[in-house]
Amino acid sequence: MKTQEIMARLQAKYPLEKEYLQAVQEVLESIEEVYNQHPEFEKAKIVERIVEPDRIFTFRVTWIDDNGDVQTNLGYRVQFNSAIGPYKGGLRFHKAVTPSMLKFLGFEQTFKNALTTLPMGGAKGGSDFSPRGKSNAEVMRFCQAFMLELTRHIGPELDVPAGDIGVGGREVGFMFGMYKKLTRDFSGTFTGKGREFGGSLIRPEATGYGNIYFLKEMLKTRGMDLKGKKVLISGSGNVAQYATEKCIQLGAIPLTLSDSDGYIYDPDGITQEKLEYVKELKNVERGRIKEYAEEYPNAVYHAGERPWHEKADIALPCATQNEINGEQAQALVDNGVIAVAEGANMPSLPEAIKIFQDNKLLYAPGKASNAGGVSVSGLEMSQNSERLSWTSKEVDDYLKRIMSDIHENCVKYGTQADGYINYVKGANVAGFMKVANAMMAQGIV
Ligand code: NDP
Ligand code: 2IT
Repeated sequence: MKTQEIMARLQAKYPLEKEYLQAVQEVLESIEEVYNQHPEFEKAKIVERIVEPDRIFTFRVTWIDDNGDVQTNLGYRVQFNSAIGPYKGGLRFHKAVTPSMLKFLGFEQTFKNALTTLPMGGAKGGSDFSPRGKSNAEVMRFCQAFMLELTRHIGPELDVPAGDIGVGGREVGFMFGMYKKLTRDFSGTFTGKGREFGGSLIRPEATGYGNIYFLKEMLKTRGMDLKGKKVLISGSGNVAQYATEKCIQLGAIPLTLSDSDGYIYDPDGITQEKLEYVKELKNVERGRIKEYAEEYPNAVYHAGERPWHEKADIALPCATQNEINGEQAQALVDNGVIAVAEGANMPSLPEAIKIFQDNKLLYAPGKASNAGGVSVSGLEMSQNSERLSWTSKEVDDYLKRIMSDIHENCVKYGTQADGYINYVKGANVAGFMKVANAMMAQGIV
């Protein structure tokens, strides 16, 4: 395999798909060496096949807003790879959603899901609809209109969507309701459902908690733990909230949270009580993070900025892709950060990753460290299939075990001659080998 040649071909074919090309490049660079030890992969053109989605659905979504005006959005589902299980992955509702963004996310999801140890293929979907500033009734009408099309493409053994940016319990509930009405079938076709109708306990917490379980494993390799560590967190949505919560439980001191307008810095640390305020603010009132600084006057709000120039021990990007550039990564290193664990998908630009690795930071790519969310989605599918629900402790213990297994796999495939663990390489090689072997066994399809 010649990574540069393959990338040149993809760049010529998809010149505008920046995020997709970025995600593919990272994986191909990581796997080149092991790929070249397997001539049978080359013969079966595994790389050429694995970088293309199985199929992409694009559809128009038309709905009526509270003023009676007709609104039109675009909906998508990218079914990327089903070598190891039914398509599985979230839906993102955000005004910036494009096919490139969903292709990168579906590609990443394929390897992430392989790492979870559960049988799930990779997918992603969503819309350029933004729930921000919309009423509950508008969100419901949009979700219902979206499902009029998406329903045709999903099913419990075919493709099981869940949440992502802009899609939480409220949106999943509306979409599941419409799916059920159209199909007359009560099945586990969505995960992240409400707990009264088949949702798993710990699914809301899973991505953030899982990220901290992974971080704990990383720190352990250097004889450290979270106690007393100062933590920078970006985002204030689902992943950020529960990463913050687990940090607090383990004795760390979260200092920041953010949204797309700016970040807050709380020199006294974010406590569980303050976090409860944030949950109410973001999940119920749908407010902005700047209101935190009005509620807690010791905190400072920085409009239009990201938290990466503050001094701390650990950084947890939990907002969105490409939110740490090279200059910000250098600032983190200069300020003494020892570990970066990604709650978001691809939050670090390639030059930022290089800086983390050159400086021997503990650095976990999202496809390893944020895999807890989709893992508990997999456990929700299991519970739905057996018509049972497991206790919080059962699910949480399972989640811990999965995160620890993913960590072990990264160590196995990513430890360098000098002892440094390259988690990017470890995660990419481990994920790739599983998907590639499954594709080989299933013939040229
Ligand atoms: P939410 O919608 O709950 O929260 C997203 C947060 O990130 C909000 O605070 C939002 O601010 C902020 N944000 C979104 N877009 C941008 C942007 N362009 N620039 C700056 N801030 C932004 O989403 P989640 O917490 O679920 O997702 C966060 C990240 O975690 C995403 O990368 C997602 O793919 C990833 N992830 C999520 C999983 C899950 O289970 N939910 C699982 C694994 C990964 P604002 O309100 O201003 O938009
Ligand atoms: O990026 C992700 O892993 C998710 N948004 C969760 C996907 C899922 O199916 O739970």
